[in-house]
Amino acid sequence: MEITLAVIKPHVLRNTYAFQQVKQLIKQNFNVLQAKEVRITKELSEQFYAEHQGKFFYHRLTSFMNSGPCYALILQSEACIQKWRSLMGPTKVFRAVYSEPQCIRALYGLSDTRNACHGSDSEASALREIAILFPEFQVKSTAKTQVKQ
Ligand code: IDP
Ligand code: MG
Repeated sequence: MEITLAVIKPHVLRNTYAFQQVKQLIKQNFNVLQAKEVRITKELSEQFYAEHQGKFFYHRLTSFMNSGPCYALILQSEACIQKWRSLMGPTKVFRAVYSEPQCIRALYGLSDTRNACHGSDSEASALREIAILFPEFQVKSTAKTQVKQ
């Protein structure tokens, strides 16, 4: 089974209803191997989003991620990476609202930067991103223990 990294972005944590809804959707669809509230400092955020360095939204994005606590989860299921990305929906919120009005980004996204959540886009990205936010996590021993939330 595949694993992926999901991150719920700061504005969603500030909205208790939205945060609960997203967590519930996650629990219905995945094994949650790890979950924790995490403060993604500017430095960590720059490392996390290194592939976007130089883009016009890079500073805005990395500052936003450090504007409050995030919630990071390691998810497991068959075809987990694509499944979580489908539940999130398109990156751009206006597109999400138009084409997939029930996806997480359509429901809880506020702008292209504040688009509610993150999901790894490949196995390699998942491993890289998990190592940044869960440095203690041993991929090989992907314990079957599910975390209670
Ligand atoms: P993804 O999160 O769907 O994988 P990426 O292209 O990897 O999308 O972009 C990473 C993050 O950067 C997005 O989730 C979003 O927060 C932000 N972002 C992407 N494109 C834009 C944009 O055009 N304007 C503002 N922020 C953007
Ligand atoms: Mg991406």
